[in-house]
Amino acid sequence: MKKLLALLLALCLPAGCAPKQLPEEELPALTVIGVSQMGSESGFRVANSQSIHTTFTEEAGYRLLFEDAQQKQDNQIAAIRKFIQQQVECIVLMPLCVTGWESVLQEAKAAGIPVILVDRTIQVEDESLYAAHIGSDFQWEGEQAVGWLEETFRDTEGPVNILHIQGTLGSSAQLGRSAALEKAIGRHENWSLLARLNGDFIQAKTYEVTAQWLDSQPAPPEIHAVYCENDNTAFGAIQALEERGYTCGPEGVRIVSFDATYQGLTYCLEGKISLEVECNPMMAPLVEEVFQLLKEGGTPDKHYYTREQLFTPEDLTREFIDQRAY
Ligand code: GYE
Repeated sequence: MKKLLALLLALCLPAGCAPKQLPEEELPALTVIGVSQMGSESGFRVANSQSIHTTFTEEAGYRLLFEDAQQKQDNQIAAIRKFIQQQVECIVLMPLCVTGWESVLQEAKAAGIPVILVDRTIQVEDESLYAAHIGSDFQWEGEQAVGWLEETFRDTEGPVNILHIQGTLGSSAQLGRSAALEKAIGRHENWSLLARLNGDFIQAKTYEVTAQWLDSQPAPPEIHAVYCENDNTAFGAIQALEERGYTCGPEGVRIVSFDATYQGLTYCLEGKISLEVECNPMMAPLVEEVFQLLKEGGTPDKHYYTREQLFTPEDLTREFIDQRAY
């Protein structure tokens, strides 16, 4: 029996096909990177994590330690402490919210480990607590959305009723996008805020809070626009609205959204979403560049902003959406 097995193995694995194994001491040393991702709340986030996994591979010379914090800052802080103990060469942090990072970042600094912030940013007095931030300018994104609303409702003399669905409260993405809308509401006498709901960037939660709010109104409110702070909140809001007889699109409620994910752009092509403000999650190649620069002793810029664009249904085709990476 043993002989038969050996023969079979020999037949299946001729010498040339056997996987080559270098002796341990000849393996190139891998650079250990610790990534604290905040969670997987949205399509954007899933694409962002994928970008990290496909960039920091063993083939490229990295050992990736990846921790998903499940939307809890405490978990992110614990992950950073673990990375410090493991003496990683660099910490990449997608910070859930803007405050509460000082102590743990001081610990990283004391250990001589550079921290690169990705996507969202933080508020700290001592900017030397992080080496660089790579992400989007959320206030700019908000202003693009508001500019489109101003253009769309320029000739409307009656009220423009807006429902505002916010992302995770206290995150830089929420703060920037909300600030742009709040300023615009202050500028336009006929713009009125119907309600501000917390969707947490999550589809199911947004569906719930929107449905609850709609059902608690004495009569179905007239809604001209819904300002959704990401695609998943847009999907949740659209579902709640459509179930209650609203139409989303140029003849009905104008949905404004951020991210421009595959599904978001598909809704935009169909007309359900009137405006998509892109927010690019594929940031890992730039993270790698900044890390390499740090490794060579260089000083990176403090902020790198990704280039983004706006989409309305007329700008889109199926082919265009299909060839995008997220
Ligand atoms: O828009 C949303 C997400 O921080 C830019 O977080 C990011 C936002 C993004 O979960 O979908």
